Amino acid sequence: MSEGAPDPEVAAGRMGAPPFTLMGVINVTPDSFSDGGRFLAPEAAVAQGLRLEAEGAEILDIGGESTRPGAAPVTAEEEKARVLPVIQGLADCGTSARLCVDTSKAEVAQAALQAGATMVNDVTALGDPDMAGVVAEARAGCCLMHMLGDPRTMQIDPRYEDVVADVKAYLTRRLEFAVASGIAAERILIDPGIGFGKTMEHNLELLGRLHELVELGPPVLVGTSRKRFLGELTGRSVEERLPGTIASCLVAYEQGATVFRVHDVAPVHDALLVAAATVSPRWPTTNSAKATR
Ligand code: HH2
Repeated sequence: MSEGAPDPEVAAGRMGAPPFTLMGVINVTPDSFSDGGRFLAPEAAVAQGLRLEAEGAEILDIGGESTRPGAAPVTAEEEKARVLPVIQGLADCGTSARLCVDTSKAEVAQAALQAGATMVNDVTALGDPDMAGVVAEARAGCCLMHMLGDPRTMQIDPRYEDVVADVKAYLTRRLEFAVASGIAAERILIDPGIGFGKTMEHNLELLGRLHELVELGPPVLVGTSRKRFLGELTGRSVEERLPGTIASCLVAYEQGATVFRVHDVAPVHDALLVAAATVSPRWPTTNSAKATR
C-alpha cells in the first residue's frame, strides 16, 4: 500500500464503498492560486494524478487555465498543450480514476475527451456555444458551476438578492439547457462555485444552506479547497488552509454534497470517512464484528 493511501479493507471492503466521491485537482498551469507551476511538466502532473488516486480520488480534474481572480486568459492551443499529455499519460498508465478536463473551451474539451477524459468540468456551465454539443456527442459527464461574471471581474463587489436562491435559479436554468441539449441528466453534477463572484459571507451562506441546492436532484460538487474565504476566516496562508478545507467539506457533506474537489485528497478522505460513518444512515453497510482501535 502506498504511503497516504487509505486502508483498502476499510475503504472498500469491510465497510462498503463510501457515500462520497473525491475529485483530486491537478493544475497544469504556471499561475494557479495554490499549486501554480508545480505540475507544469507532464511527468510531474501524471505522478501527482497517480498519487491522488492512491489516496482515494475517484476523479482526477486536470486543468490548463487558472480561474483565480484576475488570471490571464490562455489560448485553446496553449491549454491543449498543457492538458493533453497529462490526460494521455494517465490513460496510458491505466488509471482507474475517471479523467475530467477542467475547461470552458469546447475545442479543449473535445480534444481531451478524445485523449481519454470522460468528463468536463466547466466553470461557465456550458457558456461556450459549442460545449453542450461536444459533451452530449461524447456522452460525457459534466459539472455545471455557478459564477457571477468572469474570472477577471468576478470579485469586484459581487451582489445578490439572496445568494442561495440566485445560484439555485441559475443552476436550474443551466440544468434545463444541458438536458435540452442532449446531455443525460444522470451524467450531470452541479456546483455553487465557491469563491467565484462571492464574498466570504456569500460562500458561508451557500455552504450552510447547500441542502437547498441538493433539492435540485443532481449530485452537488463543492470546491472549497484552500480558498481565500478560509484564509479570511482563519488568517492562514494558502499552505495552511487544510484544516479549514476539511471543516468546510464536512459541513458540505452534512448538507448533502457528495463530490469534493480538493488538492489534499488523503486527509479529506479520512475526515469524510469518519463523518460518513457518523452521520450517514445507510453507511457503513456491512459492519464487521472485528474490534477496532
Ligand atoms: N475551483 C477552481 C477551479 N475549478 N471547478 C469547480 N467545478 N468548482 C470549483 O470550486 C473550482 C473549479 C479554483 O481552484 P484551483 O483549480 O485550485 O485554482 P486555479 O483556478 O487558480 O487553477
